[in-house]
Amino acid sequence: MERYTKNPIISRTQIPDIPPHLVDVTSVFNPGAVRFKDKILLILRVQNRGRETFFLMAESHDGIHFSIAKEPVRFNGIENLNKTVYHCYDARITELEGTYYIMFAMDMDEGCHIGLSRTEDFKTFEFMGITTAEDSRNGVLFPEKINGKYMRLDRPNRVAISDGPTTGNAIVLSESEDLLHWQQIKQVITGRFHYWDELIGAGPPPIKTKKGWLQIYHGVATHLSTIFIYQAGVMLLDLENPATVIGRSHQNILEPRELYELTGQVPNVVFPSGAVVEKLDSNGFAEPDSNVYIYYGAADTSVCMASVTVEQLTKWALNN
Ligand code: BMA
Repeated sequence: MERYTKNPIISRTQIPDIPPHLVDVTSVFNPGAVRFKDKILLILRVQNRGRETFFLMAESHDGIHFSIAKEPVRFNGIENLNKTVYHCYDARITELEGTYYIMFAMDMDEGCHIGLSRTEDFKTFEFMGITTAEDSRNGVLFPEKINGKYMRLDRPNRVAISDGPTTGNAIVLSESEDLLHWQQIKQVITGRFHYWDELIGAGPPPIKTKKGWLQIYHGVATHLSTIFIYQAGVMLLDLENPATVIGRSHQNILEPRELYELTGQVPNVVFPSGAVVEKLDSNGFAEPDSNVYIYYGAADTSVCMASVTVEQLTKWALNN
């Protein structure tokens, strides 16, 4: 993928002070991204020096220069959960039936779960509920129903790293009638132990193409738990039956190389979480020669952008 030459596009110094919580913040990373009217919007993950987490909206006309909101995002109704929510983070935004849905990780006493909010205008957000029974992260919603059902990929946390967190090495496809209750259908891919993607998780929401669903994902090389390197890869899933994998990149397609990816709060991390497709046809298919703008977190410290064409992503996914 081609990095924007002036990466990072958003750094901590661009986050306005919003006392009392957001003053001289520590980091901004792992954004959700979407095209909304004539703008590109991001939902930024911002961390303060108390290691508290906030979502902030950012908007741009060119996808590079963003102005950042002066109020954190509020998910109305989340307070009715009556549970301690430590952190909400890593938003993935999907437009579905004219509404914008945001899936995000929620750290709670009962583990990590995938929350769901929705908005029509990116000004008010309604918290809809928790969508997972099992500890899980990296939930992404497909932009349309398939065979009458809503579809989602997520990454259950079933792998315990010695002296580390519980994480996962399988991306799972689930279906739902109401977006809140989900039935697992199939494990779509698993990590490849000893190689670049030992632990995995879905990246931005799937991109619809005539050849299938393009799904960018992150893969972690664990080096036997000594060092974790977060990279990105891509797979192609069957349009009508996304449980079927048509192809999966053999090598990573983006890896930490630049200083802003190699050093920071968590070194050696590229974490793609947003994608904006330049050209869609009237049925919502991404055009093969269209650019895709990938928004990713670098080293859990800043927000970066890289671009690539649909054709190239497809080629990599099929090069397996
Ligand atoms: C993952 C998630 C991401 C983060 C990455 C690297 O497990 O927590 O939010 O970017 O680790 O720290």
